[in-house]
This record gives sequence, structure tokens and C-alpha cells, in this order.
Amino acid sequence: MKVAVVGATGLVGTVMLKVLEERNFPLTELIPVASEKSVGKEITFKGKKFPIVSMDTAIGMRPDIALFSAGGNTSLEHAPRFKEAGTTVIDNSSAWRMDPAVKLIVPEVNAHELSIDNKIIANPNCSTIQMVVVLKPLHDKYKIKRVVVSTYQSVTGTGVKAVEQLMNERKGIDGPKAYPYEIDLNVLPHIDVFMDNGYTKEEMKMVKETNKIMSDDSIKVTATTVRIPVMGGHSESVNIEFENDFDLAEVRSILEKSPGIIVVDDVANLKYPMPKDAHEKDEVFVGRIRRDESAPKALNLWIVADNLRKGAATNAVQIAEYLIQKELV
Ligand code: 11C
Repeated sequence: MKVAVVGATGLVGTVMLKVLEERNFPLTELIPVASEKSVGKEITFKGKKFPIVSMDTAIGMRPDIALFSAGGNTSLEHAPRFKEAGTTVIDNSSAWRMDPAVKLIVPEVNAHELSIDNKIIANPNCSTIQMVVVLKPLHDKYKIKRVVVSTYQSVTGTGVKAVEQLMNERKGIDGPKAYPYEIDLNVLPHIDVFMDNGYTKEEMKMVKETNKIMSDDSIKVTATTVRIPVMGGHSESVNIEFENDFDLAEVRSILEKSPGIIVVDDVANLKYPMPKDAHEKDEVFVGRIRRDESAPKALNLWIVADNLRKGAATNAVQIAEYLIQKELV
């Protein structure tokens, strides 16, 4: 497999390279792509040096797969050009996600939807990915009616500038700002831009992307997405109302058996998922599993995952692995 990583020097691109390396991805040639100012520099992959090339050079090399993490505009402009060259693009931006002709994939949930004709495949938003990995097996068993989610999202979801803002504030240094307010010792109920309905775009992504990935518009979702001064991953408090009643022990057992999930739920010993523990892990961690005592057939959960891994790079690489395994590329 000839694989291009577009946005190879960014936060997600760097993690993509790390994940490809760790998972021993069957790669014969690596084509790192970045902006003009990085062209000619080198990145090291599995101990070997690879030159960073321009978009045009990469397209000319006709990769089998291109993992894109370079922002929506770059993706809108260049993903179709790779597709023309016969490349299958897995895109981490929001540019193609709601396009009816493009599949929005979380392998544990809906990889089976993929066919050889899907040449641009969308990777969902990080906060949606970790939630649907947990919702899917529960929906299959009890049928979900409604989800109320509040997120506690890492600054790494915004990018390098936000990480720098947090670190500078912590050291008392002035510098460029990614957020309209201080983030250290603060909480911002504001991720992405505000929309006409008073929700943020991040909140509406959680609603629309969940319905699309689960192929079920009957699931009602409402979200409040919040930025917190944390690095290791995103956390989510999730309330789920089911059509059918459930047994708590059975819920736990279903989650324990589901792919990609690790249950950490032993409050007697103060065990619950935290971003510090999820950092650099590929799984989704679930804990605080308890019945919602204020409503029938309702459950509360706490879900944590590394947003740069399962929320971005790992999910994209898993899609690529699925395509290879099923000979769809
Ligand atoms: C954040 N979820 O944490 C965002 C980052 O649509 O891929 C990813 C945005 C996206 O700020």
C-alpha cells in the first residue's frame, strides 16, 4: 500500500504517523504531504527518513490511500483530485461528513456500509466517535430513544495554538490566543462557532453525525459541548433513554464484550475513566454506569477517549485497515 498522509506535520497528522507505525500498517511507501513551507523537510517513520512533498507531487505518485487531516477547505479542494488519480481518501475534516454520497464511518459501528465505490470516506468528529462506539451495542439491544450529552473536551481538539495558549497561561507568558477567553483555570461552554439555533456547530455535529453513523434518525440527541483545560482526551457525561428496559449487569456485560471498549467501573476502589489514563490509548473507556433514578429505562454513563487517537487518527487508520482486509482498495 502506498499511503499519503496529508497534513503530516499537524497535531492529528503526527498521531496518524505514530498509529500507522505502531499498528504495523502494511505500507510499502509513505508519502507525507504538508504546506509549501514544510516541503523538502523530512519526517522519520520506522527509523527511515521520508521527504515531505507538495499536494501536486503526492497526487502524481498515485497513492492507494490518502489520510487527510489538513482542514475542510484543503479537503474540499484536493480530495477530489486524489480521487481522480484513483486514490481512496479518508478525510478527518467536517467537509464531506454530511454529503449524502459520502459514508461517515466508525468501524465498530458501520464499516459494513463501505464498498469499493467509496473513494472519499469521512471520519467523524472526535466527540461523536467515542459516543457512538458505546451507543451502538446498547441501541442494538435496547433501542435508544433519546441521548443527552455534555462534553468536557481537551484543548488538543482545537490544535497546536490552543495547547500553546494553555501552557503559556500556566507559565504566565503572553502569546497568541486560540480562544476568546483564558482557558487555564476556566471552562468555556463554546466549541466551534455559534449557529442560528443557539447551539454550537460542535453540538450540532454530535446530533447529525450520530444519526448518520447509526443509520437511525429516530434517535433524538441533544448536546452541550464544553472546552476544559485538559490535554489527554475528551470526556462525556451521557444520559440514554431506551425504548426497552435493561438490566444493569447485562449493560455492563454487553459493553465489556463490545469491540473497542474498555469498562473501568469500580467505584468502591475509585476506578473510573479519566483523560490522563486514556491518553495515547486507542480504546474508548466507559465507567460510572448507573441507572438514571429520575426516569424509567434510562442510564447514565461516563465516556472518555483520546480525541487525537480514537477520535481522529486511530479511527481513520482502522477504516484503512478495513478497506485492505476486505479488498476494497
Ligand atoms: C474539538 N471536536 O474538540 C473538535 C475537533 O469536526 O473534526 C474536531 C473538529 C472536527 O474542538
